[in-house]
Amino acid sequence: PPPSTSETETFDFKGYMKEQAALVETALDSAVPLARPETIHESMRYSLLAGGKRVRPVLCLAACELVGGSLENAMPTACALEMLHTMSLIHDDLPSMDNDDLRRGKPTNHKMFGEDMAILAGDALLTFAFEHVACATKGVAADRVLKVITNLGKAVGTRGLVAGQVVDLESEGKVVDLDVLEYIHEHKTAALLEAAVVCGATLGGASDEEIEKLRKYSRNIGLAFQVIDDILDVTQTSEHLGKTAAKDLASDKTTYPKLLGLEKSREVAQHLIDEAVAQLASFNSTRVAPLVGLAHYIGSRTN
Ligand code: GRG
Repeated sequence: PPPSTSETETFDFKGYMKEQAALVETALDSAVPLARPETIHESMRYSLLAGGKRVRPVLCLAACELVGGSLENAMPTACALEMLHTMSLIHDDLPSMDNDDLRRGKPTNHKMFGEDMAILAGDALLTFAFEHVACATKGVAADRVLKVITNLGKAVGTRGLVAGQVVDLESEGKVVDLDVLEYIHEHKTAALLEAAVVCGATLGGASDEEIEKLRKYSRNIGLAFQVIDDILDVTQTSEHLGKTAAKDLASDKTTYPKLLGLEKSREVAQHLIDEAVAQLASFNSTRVAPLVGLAHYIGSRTN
């Protein structure tokens, strides 16, 4: 049976998230110290420690612990995921890409450090992520660490984030259909969330069968994450401006609410969350509580 509501309701998800995110914060801080040359490390740390939600690292740690691994086994990979996510945001914000001035309520990396340093900070985070997994992972057999490195490479390269970004750039100014929209989101967003869960499980010693269930779980939450992002774009902007769908209608970006309407988009998101949680049915109900909580958190997130 699926994890019962009573068991998951007693789990303090907010507290769990806060604690795990704090552990990740400390680990990131020491993984990328302020070394020489200082400018580049300042630039890397500025974005890395800028207060993201840490969803990817927490998913990685939770998946590792779910299958019997320890936090220590997964922490370097959890940090690497946040480095990869951060570098993708730095590069996404560049004038040649989205040209954004603000990220997480603060000036973007290139606004603070210049475009040259922002490109290099992204490059440095991208390469260091792999080095860190390879050299800092403790207590995991080498073949599993290799699988993790392969999975991370796939998730950010031309079968993952980069592919999503390319198709996104090529779709600019066009109305795309649902298939293309899904392709973009599966690659830009779901791929790294999937890698987070699959890598965490791999490091914790999961069986192939467990990994496949967790892969389906993470694909569903990955897509839900993006559908909700699109919904928030509409609802938060309209709250802010006191108008309906102001930003969504004004921009030429294709979104779920634009293609399906707000109501149907909410239904799609809820269905994806339900499907994700259903994949967790065969796991120990106490141990699986964090992943159930993360799915509901993504489903009900407001930022
Ligand atoms: C990866 C090699 C490489 C190059 C970069 C620019 C690019 C290629 C890809 C863009 C990827 C991108 C911007 C995806 C959007 C991902 C997304 C959903 C971001 C928001 O994630 P949250 O909500 O953000 O987890 P916080 O701020 O909480 O971390």
